[in-house]
Amino acid sequence: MKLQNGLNLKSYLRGVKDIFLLDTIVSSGSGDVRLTTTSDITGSMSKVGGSYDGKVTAVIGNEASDVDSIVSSICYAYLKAHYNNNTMSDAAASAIIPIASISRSNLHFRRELDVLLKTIDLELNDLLCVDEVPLSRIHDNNKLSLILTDHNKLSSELSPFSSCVIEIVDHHVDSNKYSWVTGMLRDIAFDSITSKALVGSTCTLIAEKYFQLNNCDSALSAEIATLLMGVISLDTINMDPQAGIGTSRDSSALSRLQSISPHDQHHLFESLRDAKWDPIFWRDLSVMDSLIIDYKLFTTPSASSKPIGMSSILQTITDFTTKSDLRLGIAQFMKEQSLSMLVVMSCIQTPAPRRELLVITDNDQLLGAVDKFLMNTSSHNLDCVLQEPLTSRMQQVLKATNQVPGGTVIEPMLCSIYTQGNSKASRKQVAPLMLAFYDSYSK
Ligand SMILES: [Mn+2]
Repeated sequence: MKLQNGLNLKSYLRGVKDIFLLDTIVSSGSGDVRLTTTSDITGSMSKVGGSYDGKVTAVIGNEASDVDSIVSSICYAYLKAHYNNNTMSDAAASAIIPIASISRSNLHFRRELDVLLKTIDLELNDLLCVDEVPLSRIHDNNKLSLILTDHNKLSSELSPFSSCVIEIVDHHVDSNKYSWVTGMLRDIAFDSITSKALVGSTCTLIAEKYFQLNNCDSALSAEIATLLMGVISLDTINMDPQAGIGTSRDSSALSRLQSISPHDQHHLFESLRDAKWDPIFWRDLSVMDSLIIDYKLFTTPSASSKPIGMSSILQTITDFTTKSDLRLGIAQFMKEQSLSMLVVMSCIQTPAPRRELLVITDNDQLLGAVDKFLMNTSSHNLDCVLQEPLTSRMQQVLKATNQVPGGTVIEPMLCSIYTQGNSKASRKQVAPLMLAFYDSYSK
């Protein structure tokens, strides 16, 4: 079923929200656990291009839920809802909805997303978050399909829905899951030989899907073009060669989007960058909040030991370590996530791109092996150098056994802090390396 002609992005997102808002009201009143088919919902479903039997195709980004994940899911869902055709037999019969893979309470941390949405007269409140959708219920009724953007392996929380994955659009290393998703439906722009993403942003892949439409000119509205252009410019640091992220595909997408968007790419980039890297914002965050903002949990392929967590922060490690709740925040975070090791990746852009790594664990043998691995220049190109004075200062903080108010004892922990000379290697490169190391260490 196709959307009403001319339905803009805002009305579409409203329709998406209405379905679940109404559904919650009706089902909580009657105890009915099916997706309801009341006339109210029928109206909303028609807005989002769905049939009336409760089938849902959710387009969802990765668990770190950065602006690439969220915007790619919105723009792809909108494209599918508007322009699906007979080649999409499964999804064609469902409501196609974008879901931000982040809880409502954490969405406000996405400041650059807030800025980007406001440029097209949308706000964070217009989005649907993962904790607002009864995914389990839809799944249990056999009505759920999933399209993954900006990742190709569901988070452990969503992994019960693995069998529902029908399509992937991504630029991370292929984890070879969901073997039934093949051909055109498995669009993973990552070169496994060079370990490099072929595009700097999933939004480039989504833009390309719009460009391929016969009626691209009518499909690609100024709003969608602005969203995609904003994210691609942010992800590629406005095609800065020093950052080494943007590719020729990103650059062609940007110039074509600029011809449609009324906003200037460079101005938009600057306002998004300033919101994302705002030093005051990062200074005032608690340790727990800093760590959760852009966080991914990794289990080893053999899943033989406790997982490792990787958080990206947008301030220097030195600044991060001045936070007053450092010790307790790290301990709480690692306990909540039951981590054997936490890797904090710092990335700043001014005056020049600079990356650092902070590795924390309570296992001295493991830390010794990490040190050896990271500084072994023949096994990877991260070009890591241990920051001795900062490391020993931080070690002092983490070493003592503390009793905190409430009676919990914080066990001593260990850490190493490195400068990552290769500032072009992002988590896309570092995570698979760390995971391969950790897997062989755990065996
Ligand atoms: Mn991405």
